[in-house]
Amino acid sequence: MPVQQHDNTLILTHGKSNTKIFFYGATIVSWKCPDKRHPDESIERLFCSSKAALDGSKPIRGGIPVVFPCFGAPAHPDHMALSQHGFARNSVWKWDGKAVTDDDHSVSVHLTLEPTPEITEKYKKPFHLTYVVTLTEYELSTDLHVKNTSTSTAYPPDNLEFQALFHNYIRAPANQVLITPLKGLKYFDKVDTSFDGLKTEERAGVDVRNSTDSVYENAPGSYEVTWPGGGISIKTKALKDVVVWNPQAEAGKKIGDMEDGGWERYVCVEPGYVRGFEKIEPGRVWVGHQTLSVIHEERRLNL
Ligand code: TA6
Repeated sequence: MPVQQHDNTLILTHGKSNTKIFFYGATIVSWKCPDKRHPDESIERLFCSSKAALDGSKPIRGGIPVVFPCFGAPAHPDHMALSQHGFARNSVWKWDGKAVTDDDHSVSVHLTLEPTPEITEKYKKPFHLTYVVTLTEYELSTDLHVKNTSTSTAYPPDNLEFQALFHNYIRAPANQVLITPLKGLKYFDKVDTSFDGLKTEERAGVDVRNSTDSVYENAPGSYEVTWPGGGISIKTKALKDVVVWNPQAEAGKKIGDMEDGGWERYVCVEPGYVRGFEKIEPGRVWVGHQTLSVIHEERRLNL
């Protein structure tokens, strides 16, 4: 069966590849697939902490949490009552019971989220979210459709202003990863609290051997995360920014649901619209997209 429901999760299977999605947060917690160097192995490509709460009591520490409508602490007047990274990652999404595509090429499902009494208590704007997860032989794609369901015809328009981001925890040897191409981009360094402005990235390949929490703006939209023996490429649409995060031991030990040494086993590379706010008028839909692809051959920068 290409799509199977097990209690509060969905498992999508396509050939030797599979992915597991919790209805809670629509969080993908696992993506396994072979690559051309290991054609018979289904290798885990995402990191999920063994201490992650999977009972809906808090956002899942790992996989691909969906960040909406605010990134980090709320900064927009419409978001002020929300917690860090918004409500999408800790709300229960719905599935209509169908596989959208199930053919030789891919399997795909749609999950949806609409205002619930718990959300409306803290967030007054009308919206409809559809999250499309698509699995192919070597790729995992996620699309977030955000609709402004306001029917107001008033002027100024009842716009929906939001941020959105895919918080990818990519399984990788953190001390050996390089992320490209970010050289020349402006970024906000959340670790260096002594500096308030934007820095310019000087490195051809960005590493996370020191605690890193960098928000790059107006980024190219296509990235490679590589390490000796492996790599993942990320291609995006409508997500102009990208965040690179790894807390390393000093900050990682303070994260209650992070497994011991977990920061050594992942790097977060998170495409999003997070510097400023995306804006859509009543009735309009915005779609943010990413495709994660396995890199089959050695592709390291000579630095
Ligand atoms: O995306 C990076 C970041 O915003 C970091 O600042 C770090 O706090 C991380 O997300 C995890 O946030 P969380 O709320 O899941 O603990």
